[in-house]
Amino acid sequence: MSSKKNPPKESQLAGTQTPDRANTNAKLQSLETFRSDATGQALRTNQGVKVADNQNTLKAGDRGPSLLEDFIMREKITHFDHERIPERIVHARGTGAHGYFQAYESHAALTKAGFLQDPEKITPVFVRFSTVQGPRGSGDTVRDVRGFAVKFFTEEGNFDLVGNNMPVFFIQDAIKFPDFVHAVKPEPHNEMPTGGSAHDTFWDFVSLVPESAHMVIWAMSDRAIPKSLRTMQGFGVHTFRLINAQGKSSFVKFHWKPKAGVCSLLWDEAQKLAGKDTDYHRRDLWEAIETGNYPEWEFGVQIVAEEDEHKFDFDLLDPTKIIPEELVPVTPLGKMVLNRNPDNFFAETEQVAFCPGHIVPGIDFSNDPLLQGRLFSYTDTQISRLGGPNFHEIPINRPLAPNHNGQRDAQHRTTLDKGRASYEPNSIDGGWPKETAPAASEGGFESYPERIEAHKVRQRSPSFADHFSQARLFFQSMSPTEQEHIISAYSFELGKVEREFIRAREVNEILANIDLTLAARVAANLGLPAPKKGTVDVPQPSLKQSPALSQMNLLGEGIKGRKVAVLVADGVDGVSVDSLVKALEAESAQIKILGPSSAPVKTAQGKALAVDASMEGMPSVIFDAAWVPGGKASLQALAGDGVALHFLLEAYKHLKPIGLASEAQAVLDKLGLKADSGLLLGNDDKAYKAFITAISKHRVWEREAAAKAIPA
Ligand code: HDD
Repeated sequence: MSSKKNPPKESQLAGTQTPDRANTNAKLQSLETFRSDATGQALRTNQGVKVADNQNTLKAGDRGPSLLEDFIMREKITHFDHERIPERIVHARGTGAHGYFQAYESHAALTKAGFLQDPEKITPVFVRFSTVQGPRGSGDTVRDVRGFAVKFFTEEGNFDLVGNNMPVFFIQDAIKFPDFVHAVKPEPHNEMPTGGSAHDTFWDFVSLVPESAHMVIWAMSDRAIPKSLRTMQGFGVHTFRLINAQGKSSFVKFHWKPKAGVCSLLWDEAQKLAGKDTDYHRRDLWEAIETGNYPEWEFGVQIVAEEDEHKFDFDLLDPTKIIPEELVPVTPLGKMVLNRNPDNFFAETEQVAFCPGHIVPGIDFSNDPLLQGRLFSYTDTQISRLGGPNFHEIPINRPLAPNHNGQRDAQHRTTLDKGRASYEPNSIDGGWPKETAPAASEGGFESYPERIEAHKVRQRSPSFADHFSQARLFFQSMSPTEQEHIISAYSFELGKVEREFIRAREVNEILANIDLTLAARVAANLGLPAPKKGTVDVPQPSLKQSPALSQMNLLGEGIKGRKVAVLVADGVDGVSVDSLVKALEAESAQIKILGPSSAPVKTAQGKALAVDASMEGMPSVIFDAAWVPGGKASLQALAGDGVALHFLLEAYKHLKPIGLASEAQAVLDKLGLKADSGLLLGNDDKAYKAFITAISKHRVWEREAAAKAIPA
């Protein structure tokens, strides 16, 4: 309620944290000696001179020309003129958070990586979530893949797991990445569209490149419009290796599973949110952390023994393939908790530099040709984005482990290396810094000594040739609702494509090979003939369905962090508001009291009730659920208030649980809505419980047919 209006800062929460949480945060922050706090400090120039007047340029007379000698003004303006750095070529729009990783137990049998050995060890992490296509200021809720990049500050150096919220990728070989990115980015002549793939160049490319079919169907699924960053799965995508102290290597795929479950927006919600709250995802993450509802993910791996590399009907090195979890379940390794917001967006979220090539002993690459190319691209991109090869010295990128070596100079070097010898071997500085033996106890990095015997060729392995069977597996593993959403997404996107031959090629040469019903339904929506058969023979995969792919099977526990709107007007029953809020707060939901305006309302008991916002200021699309408490005058006012009625109707259309006081039947009648498992009437704990259960199911799917008739 009002306590939620101005959520306490993390530091203010210290007293309410469990000692465990407070200790973890204090420990992590004590490692960061570079934060600067200006509290109590004089305003000075960059050279340390105290500034007496920050309001006026030095002039010849108070109406005269400005003087060039004004070093204070010149320094300030010059710095301002150079404030921008190039945004990321892809994944420009992002948001970050600090947190920690903790292993559940020792995983020494699997890897010698230090951060996975000891359940007592807390490893700091910084995570950056992003969209791919749009620029820095683009909307959060566009249909797009989401980046899920994690920097582990381990004692043995930084490990960057630079993944996405989808487990596959559009292309199989890194040399195609610039082509793919040029196709998906806004079109070159008019720089449209911003943040989306619904345009000719994207569909031209993907309809010509069948290896993209699997990833494109993920992008047309609800995974591409996540409800929140807290409800996304993350994937390392490629096959990696984990290596134990005895040198035994296993192939692994990395997974992040959100404790809050996997949930998505509806397309109508996503589009409206892009206008009503461009910052919807970053705000949600920020607020969840500020209010102590720390998002949490389980980190796990699918493990494939070295000798089983070839036992699947797809190639482990092909980044357009998953290993279905039904074939190889995910082994949980530990948890990641995000518990601290950055102090400074630019210094932390913008300057953080992820590189898939940042690994630590116990982890190694596979020969996935997409991964191999990424190992080059990221370091290269940071050099131009962050202005030189010293980007590892920027505070957010600094490893906790020391990093002595003979590399020196270059732009923005901040370390003052002592000693005379920046070469190795040397005898002048006693031979330091020295190499470390690779044995587990010593910790020197050693690449897995894979035996390679091959010709140098520019060829794709025949084992990468099947592009459709897993796209088909994905479609056929979806619930009917999810399938409908996929059909709508293809129809919407292709409907924006101007050239009919591109639409037709996607339908006939891609969709028909995935699933003929999918192709026929999309064709019908585009006014094209339904294809009778596909253009290639698609191999029969060993699985017909993978239930682990359907979000319907991936709901989280409880309603922690879910947002509930409570609609009030003058005359609301303050007692029932209190009891509802208590019931929801006990479940760690986030509650916002919304009134006709931002002014407090007067309860039936004559007290002032502070509201968090007006119903217009926080529209229904922001929320997971809504409640209308009792109070005759309040109900009467809401029943006559178009904004309130639209709020409820829209929440209903978006399949959100709605609870109303028993005496609110008139409001329902006015809206012409009938009660269902998520549209409840009641005033007591039993009703609150049913409401909470409905919220935990995320949406009232049974309502979908009825909701279609409600105007958007
Ligand atoms: Fe990439 C950024 C994820 C393929 C080249 N990529 C970037 C980010 C993520 C990914 C999450 C943003 C990191 C951040 O928040 O700063 N990229 C992926 C995944 C891929 C992938 C999961 C396939 C499995 N990427 C990929 C290829 C190439 C790149 C094949 C080039 C050959 N990616 C880049 C980049 C970026 C980048 C141009 C832009 C900014 C940056 O690196 O730091 O180098």
